[in-house]
Parts: sequence; C-alpha cells; structure tokens
Amino acid sequence: MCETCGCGGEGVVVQVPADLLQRLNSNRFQVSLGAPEQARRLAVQEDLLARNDHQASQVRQHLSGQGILALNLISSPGSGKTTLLVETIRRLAGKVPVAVIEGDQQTTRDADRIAATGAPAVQINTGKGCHLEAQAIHDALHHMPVPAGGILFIENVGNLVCPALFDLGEADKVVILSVTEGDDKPAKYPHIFSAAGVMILNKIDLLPHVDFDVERCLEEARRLQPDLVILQVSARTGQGMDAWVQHLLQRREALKAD
Ligand SMILES: Nc1nc2c(ncn2[C@@H]2O[C@H](COP(=O)(O)OP(=O)(O)O)[C@@H](O)[C@H]2O)c(=O)[nH]1
Ligand SMILES: [Mg+2]
Repeated sequence: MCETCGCGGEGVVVQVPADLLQRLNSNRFQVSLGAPEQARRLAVQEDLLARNDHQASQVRQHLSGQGILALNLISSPGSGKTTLLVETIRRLAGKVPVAVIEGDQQTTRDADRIAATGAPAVQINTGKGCHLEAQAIHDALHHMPVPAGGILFIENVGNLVCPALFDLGEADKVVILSVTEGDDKPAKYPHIFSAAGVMILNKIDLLPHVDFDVERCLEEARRLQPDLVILQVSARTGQGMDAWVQHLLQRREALKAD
C-alpha cells in the first residue's frame, strides 16, 4: 500500500489461485481493513485529490495562457524517460524553448543530465513519495519560468500506478513503456494507459532480443484508450524520434491555435 497517496484503499481485490488457496493456512492469510479506518482513509484521499485538482487547474490555466505545452511523462523506472528527453531536447534545439521538471525520490542525477544539454531543469525530490503533485509543479515554476510558446516536460517519479491519479496541469500524459518490461503492462496497469494521450514504446532496438508481442501490446493499449497516439521509438538509435518531435511541434501549434 502506498502511504503517501492512500492509493491502496478502495477497490482492492485479493485474488488467490484455487490451488494456492487449498495449500494456504487461512489463519495466516487474512486481509482486513476495519470500516471506520477505511472510511477515514477514503476521506483523506478524496480531500488530497480535490486539493490537487484545484492546484492543477491553476497551473494549467497559467501554462496554456502562455501557449506553453506541458507534458507529464509517466513510466516505470528505467524505461528511458531521461534518455528520451535528452535526445528530444537535442532535436528541438534552436526550434522551441524547452524546460524540464524532474521528479525522483532522491538525487539530482536526472536534472544534471538535462542541464548538460543546456536546457533549464529543476529537480523535485519526493522522499518517500511515489508521484509528483500539482503544488510542487507550481513551486518549481516559480524557480524556473518557462518562455511563452515553449514546451515544459515533467518527468514523473518512476511508477506506473500513483502518477495516473494526480493531474499536474499538463496538456497530456505521455506513458512510456520499454520493450524489456513485457507486453502485458497495458492490461496490468490500465489506469495510466486509459488516462494517457500518447504512448511511447521505447527501446525498440532491443526487440530482436526479447519476447515482446508488439501487436498484442498495442491492441490492448488501444482497447483502453482508442484515441491513444502510439509512437515506436529507440531513444538510443534515434529510430522513430523524428515522428515524436513532429508530434510535439504539431501539438504545440494546436495549443497556440486554441
Ligand atoms: N537499448 C536501449 N536502451 C535505452 C533506450 N533508452 C534508454 N535506454 C537505457 O535504459 C536505461 C534507463 O534509462 P533512463 O533514461 O535513465 O530511464 P528512466 O529511469 O525512465 O529515466 C539507461 O541505461 C539507458 O541508456 C533505448 O531506446 N534503447
Ligand atoms: Mg529518469
């Protein structure tokens, strides 16, 4: 259970395969959450989400008012978010001003990687927290104003679960899945794939070395979100990067026209 956002409360179902159930000593396998405690947790969680939504709508108003395209990048740790950002910034250099907010539990390593490209970056360390919240984005923007008409990338804490719940004021959530993680992830973590506007399938250079059924994976993702824009990319070799950059430029133009 995540103590920070209370995401383990309502709707948790414990499924035990029949053969395991037979072998289990039922005295040692009990999952219980008393009703008053459950109600208290739900109230705290609703309050937290309502406050976050309010803050996020202010951030969105501020950013879209200046024609800034804000994207919230969400994935498991290691899918290649920072590598993708470094390569994206290199390709956008001289075309669009870019700024990055980096979220991690500890260290400034990702912000340092971004800063090495010359783009402004701030790091938010969440400590025990498993996701970024809109208040932190608001505070970060005070430290790092983004030029009007620019692109703000927010690299969320590596986690496919909790970040799906928290609006950061972005125009789109971008979910990144790498082929080394398995093709079943959309089916297993449907909330983030349903909430995302874009899915990047990264590390496609590794496809010959892993068992990953691209068609099955993308079909399951599309079933969750029929309008999902899906891009297959290798941040390492550069394959698919032009289409991604093109998508960013078109999305930014569309935002300006709104
Ligand atoms: N083969 C391959 N490796 C990649 C690719 N993108 C990132 N990586 C590697 O994946 C690892 C994690 O990348 P990183 O950008 O730190 O992931 P993050 O935790 O999502 O930010 C690093 O060793 C990268 O070099 C890719 O397209 N292909
Ligand atoms: Mg990273």
